[in-house]
Amino acid sequence: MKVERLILREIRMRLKAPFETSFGVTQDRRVLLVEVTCDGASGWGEITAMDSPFYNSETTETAWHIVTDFISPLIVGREFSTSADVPHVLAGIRGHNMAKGGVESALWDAEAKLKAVPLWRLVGGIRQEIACGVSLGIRESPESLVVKVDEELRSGYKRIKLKVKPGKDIDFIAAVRKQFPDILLSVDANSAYTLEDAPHLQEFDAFALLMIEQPLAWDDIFSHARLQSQIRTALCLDECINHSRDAETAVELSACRIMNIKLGRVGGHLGARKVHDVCVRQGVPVWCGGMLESGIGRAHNVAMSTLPGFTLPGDVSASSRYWHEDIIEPEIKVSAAGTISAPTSPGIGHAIRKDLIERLTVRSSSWTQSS
Ligand code: OSB
Ligand code: MG
Repeated sequence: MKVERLILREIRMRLKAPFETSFGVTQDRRVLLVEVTCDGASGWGEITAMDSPFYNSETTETAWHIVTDFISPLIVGREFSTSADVPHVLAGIRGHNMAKGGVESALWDAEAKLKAVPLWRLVGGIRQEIACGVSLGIRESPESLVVKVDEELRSGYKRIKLKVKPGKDIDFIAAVRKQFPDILLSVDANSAYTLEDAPHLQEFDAFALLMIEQPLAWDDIFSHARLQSQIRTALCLDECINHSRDAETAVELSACRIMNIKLGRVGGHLGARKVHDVCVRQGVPVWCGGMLESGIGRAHNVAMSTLPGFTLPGDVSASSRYWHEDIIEPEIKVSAAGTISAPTSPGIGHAIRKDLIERLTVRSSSWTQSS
């Protein structure tokens, strides 16, 4: 499989509604799309970096730079026997997993198309249906949050995750739990607390949460181990886990009992598989995290979620929750039972709406074998 061409595009997409986390409010997404042409087949990937370095250290700009100056020279014109060799070729570039993952996943899509198999089969998936949850941004009041939760449950979603931060936590969780005593409920703090908040976080134990996601610093596995020993509720790590060695460290230290895997954060499908394998071996359930993706990133998330260890509902939900118009066809749809069916057609299994992408594009760069 020879990489004949790589195109990097930046498109702008406006979310239907602003999404608030402890690190800020997002409404306009600057999405980087990677298109590769390999032996005549085209593959698509999405770089899931946000426009500011407030979730992790990458940004849209750093990813543009890294793809332009370091990744494309290593990839374009090269012959690969499998996309699983891509991370090895990129290993000299330290960090920048989202930039790498966007390119790596585009090659997986191209490879699956050349082999005429669905991507989810090629990456080792075993289930055709995945379970879906939703992540709800911080809201004005507990009352308005309860209304939103009710709406999502009526759509069939199987797990509700609430974004929290200091001052916007206990009252909100309590209101939702009171109204819905039996649902699978979790919270995500995106590193808004410190170990000194342990007594406060212990109060969360009263709400029978499935997990508390990433309460402490984005790069601090050790403090999560300290915290986990002081609370009953399972911790789940997101920001802290960038590769399988982080997963090994976290499990060994008992820093969490559940793992969030995001394709971009761990550098693509191979990195995801490796984190997944560590967790399966150690009996730690995993689920697929989201980064407010366009349909392309979302389709890759669906493929990843079919791996055997993804036993908890992920943050993979319908395109229509985010976008008036998605860039793939059909868009990602969720059944009334709160599931998504993995597609049967080759690659990511969705057609790319190139006309729409063209309209949304604000800049693009292309590298071919000879240039
Ligand atoms: O921490 O999971 C997170 C969105 C942006 C950045 C980080 C996170 C999130 C979400 C939204 O929770 C998940 C989604 O619906 O895509
Ligand atoms: Mg998270």
